[in-house]
Order: sequence, then structure tokens, then C-alpha cells
Amino acid sequence: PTSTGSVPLDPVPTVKPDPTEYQLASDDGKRTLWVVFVIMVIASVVFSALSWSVPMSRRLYHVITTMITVIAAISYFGMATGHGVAYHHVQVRESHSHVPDTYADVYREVYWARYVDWSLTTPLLLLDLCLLAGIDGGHTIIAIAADLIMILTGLFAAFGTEGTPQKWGWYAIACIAYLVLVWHLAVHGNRFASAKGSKVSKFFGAIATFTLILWTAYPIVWGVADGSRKASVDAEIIAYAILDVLAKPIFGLWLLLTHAKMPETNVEIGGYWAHGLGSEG
Ligand code: RET
Repeated sequence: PTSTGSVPLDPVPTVKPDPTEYQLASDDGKRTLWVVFVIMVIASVVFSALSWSVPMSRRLYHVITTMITVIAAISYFGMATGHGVAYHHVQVRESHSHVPDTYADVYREVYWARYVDWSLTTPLLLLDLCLLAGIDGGHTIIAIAADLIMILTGLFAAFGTEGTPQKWGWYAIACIAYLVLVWHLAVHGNRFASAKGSKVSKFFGAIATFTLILWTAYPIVWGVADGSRKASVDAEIIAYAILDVLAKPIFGLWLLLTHAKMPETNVEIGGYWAHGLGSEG
């Protein structure tokens, strides 16, 4: 029987590592990456089409939300064509019944393109939510800063060396940053959204809850796949694919369609920023 686990720092294994093995995406994983690429392209086209009939003064959510799916499409194109992936050395312990444990030299595909995507798209998703609730600039910037710390330290965790404090240390720091973000969104979001009236407040409560549930699934998938390596690379690709489609195209569609029929959600920005030269409405 074999089991996987992290390598203890001490004692150093005396048994020679087994020959090199790889944990790679199969055709299922690669096909999934292509499917999500196509979904993100379609979502980008739909979101920009939805913005055509909307005057610039009410188009801010469309612009931000289209950027989110465009960035995701670019990232998925990269991953589907084999870019944005590194082979990270992960030693896997193999226990045997009568002989000492051996340590297989395993290299696993880690898609760092995700973190580039997330570092750009999660601040934009937060911006959508902060604008919806009407959260002030200071609290919005804190939430976005915590979000950036979460994604960057999550990237460091993904490339942390097993058996050292690196991996789970960075993961813990990322989780603390996530809690800061959740705190800002929940506490300040509800406070500001109530000031915008019961309609906006109810909608914000629903879409923010949807977001928090989805976002909390990411560190869980990470823990099972990148952290303890219990999930295959394919399973990881498929899990993130489902979450990404819900967190970007579905989230975006919900936001834009609700915005269209609920004028109270509009972001009150005056002057040139909102109205341009005035000719677009
Ligand atoms: C990591 C690992 C470290 C701990 C935490 C994480 C959280 C990631 C999140 C990602 C959200 C991504 C979204 C993508 C858009 O489609 C980096 C996985 C807390 C919350 C919403």
C-alpha cells in the first residue's frame, strides 16, 4: 500500500528516491481548460453586447465585469495551450509494510497562470461588490489590498517546499488575509448597502453570500489539491473550472441583469467620469 504525505525534515530519508514521476493533466483536464476558455469568450461578448444600449453613466459594472471575463479567457487560453504551468518538485512518501518508507521524486504541474488571473480579477470582482454596496474608498482599498496579499501569498504557498514551514505558513497568511477581506465585505458591505435602501441591501446580501460561499471553496480545493496533493491535476482543473464559471460569468450575468432592472444599484459618480462629453447620454 502506498500513501502520500509530506516529508519530515529529520531524519533525512536514507533510501534512495524512486525514479522520477510526473503528475500531469490528461486529455480530460486539457479539454476542460479549452471549454472554460470558450465560456469566458462567450461571456465577454455577451457582457459587452449588454452594455451597448446602456449609457456610459450606467455602464461601470459592464466595463469591470467584461474585463474580468476577458482576463479569464486570456488566462485559460494560456493554460489550455500549455503556458503558465510549472513542474513543481513534490516528494511523495510511499509506505511499505516491511521495508522503510521510500520517497518518490514527483513533479506536479502547478498552473501559476491562475494566480496571475486571480490577482487581476478578484480585485475587480471586489470592486463590483464594493460599488454595489456603496462602500467608501478607504474600506474598498483595504479589502482589495487584503485580496492581493491573499493571492500572492497563495502563489508562494503553491511553490513552497514540502516539509518546511513554507507551504502551510504562506497558506495560513493567505487565509488570514482572506478573513480580513470577508470582514470588510460582510460588515461594511451590509452597513453601506442598508443606506442605499432595502432593494439594494437585499440584492447585495444575496450576491455577496453567493460570492463568499464560492470563494471559500477555493482554499478548500487548494488544500486538497495543491496542499496535500490528494486530488489529481485533472480533478483540480475541473474543480477550479466549475468555481471559475460560477464566480465570473454567472456572477456577472446576475449583476448586470439585476442592475438593468434596479436603478438604485447605480454607482453615483458625477462629472466627466460618469458622463463623458455628454453626448453618450
Ligand atoms: C488560495 C490559497 C491560499 C489561501 C486562500 C486562497 C483563496 C483564493 C480565492 C480565490 C478566488 C478566486 C476567484 C476567481 C475568479 O473566478 C489562494 C487558493 C484563502 C478566494 C473568485
